[in-house]
Amino acid sequence: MFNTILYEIKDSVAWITLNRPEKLNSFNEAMHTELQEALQSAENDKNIRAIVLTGAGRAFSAGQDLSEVDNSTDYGGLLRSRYNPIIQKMSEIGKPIIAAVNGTAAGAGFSLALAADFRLVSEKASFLNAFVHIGLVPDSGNTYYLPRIVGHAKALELMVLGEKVSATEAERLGLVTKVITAEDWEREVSAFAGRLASMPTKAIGLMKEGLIRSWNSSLENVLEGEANAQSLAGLSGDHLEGVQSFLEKRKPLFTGD
Ligand code: LHQ
Repeated sequence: MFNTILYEIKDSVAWITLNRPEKLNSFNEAMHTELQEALQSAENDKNIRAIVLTGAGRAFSAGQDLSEVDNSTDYGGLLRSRYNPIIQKMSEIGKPIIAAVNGTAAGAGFSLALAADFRLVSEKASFLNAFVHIGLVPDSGNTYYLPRIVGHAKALELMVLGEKVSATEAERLGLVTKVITAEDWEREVSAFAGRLASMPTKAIGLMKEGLIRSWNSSLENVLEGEANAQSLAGLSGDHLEGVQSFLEKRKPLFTGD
């Protein structure tokens, strides 16, 4: 179905692999369209309860395919029509999204990893806010997520200096959920995705929504948002199961309902 990505479903997890390894999984138009379609499909499928986004070969993604743009390209238009809908969609999907950062994440590839809910990072991976090296500014949500994750000063430093950040340094900065050795990579990513896919999916979706809302809201609005979210979570089958399993002193079996 897809030419530039791979889309597989295994045990309630959608695996989306950016698949232009010879170009370090940089984004051309087809890859944008296909990633948008894959995310939509993972959102619509009730049986999918976690999404893994990764790259084929030695890179996660090197951002925009620079051989596809020139000074006749409308950069703002390109962002509005291709990148921004992906970043927006990732925040709206009510399921956990894991960036399995297998290798270099540069430019908008870094932004994509930042927009995920979790970053599992290979010991071989690195992050690079490459924009400054070609006289551009960080985009695709980079200026939103990066300061929220590492703080204003560090974000500015990474943006302006554009230095490569190793997996270890990224972990120190709080960019990383976990650094994983090459040897354990597939097993650990699958196990983590499986763990998330067996959790109360609706509650996770409401947490994502609430956190984003909190950045732009007063305490009063946040409290009201939490109350609304709790009303919804409280009506879920997984809440019922959570309480029942607690009282029966057994492990809960969440279904995402
Ligand atoms: C590439 C790319 C690439 C094409 C490696 N494109 N071929 C939004 C709106 C509008 C316009 C512009 O952009 C944006 C968003 C953005 O993402 S802007 C930032 C774009 N990305 C970059 O500036 C990163 C460019 N790449 C690099 O700096 C390096 O390739 C990194 C640090 C990612 C990896 O370095 P190396 O491991 O040394 O690999 P390499 O440079 O040798 O690359 C391997 C091949 O991949 C090579 O092709 P070749 O035919 O010589 O083997 C590169 O040309 C190609 N490639 N990135 N973005």
